[in-house]
Amino acid sequence: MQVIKYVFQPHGDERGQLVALEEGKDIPFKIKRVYYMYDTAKGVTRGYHAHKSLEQILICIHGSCKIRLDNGYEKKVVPLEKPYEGLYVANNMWREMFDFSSDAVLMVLASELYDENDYIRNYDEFLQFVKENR
Ligand code: T46
Repeated sequence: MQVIKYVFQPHGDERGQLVALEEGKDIPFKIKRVYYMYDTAKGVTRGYHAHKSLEQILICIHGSCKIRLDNGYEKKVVPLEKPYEGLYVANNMWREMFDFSSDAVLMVLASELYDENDYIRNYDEFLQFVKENR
């Protein structure tokens, strides 16, 4: 399984760091939505779904967390620990987010507006979707 983790260019000087993300340049899709999660309770795992068409980039802009990616054949755990790293998550990837530090802020850049119909929340349906869309 290929994991695509972007390392964004920080513009640092004596004042600190700044990261700018532009669609088409740093982000490979049009950004239609941004959301973020914080105050995640200890021991919580979020996600447990895939998407039919949504593409996303996950950036842990503060603290740390881990992402489990599953393409239906193989699973990989990717730590997100730096505010200048972005994990690309394709539509057809089962995802679980866990091991959030208490100060974690996980920001997500998404290619589509929120649409519950785009979610695949049943693991067997996900495996079927992967088979049909190889
Ligand atoms: C994903 C992972 C990484 C909205 O109203 N609008 C939104 O844009 C989103 C993302 C969520 N919501 C509502 C729907 C639920 O009532 O917020 C609540 C929590 O959403 P959900 O349980 O889907 O959150 P996660 O953390 O399990 O998954 C989220 C995204 O939904 C999902 O697309 O890939 O983060």
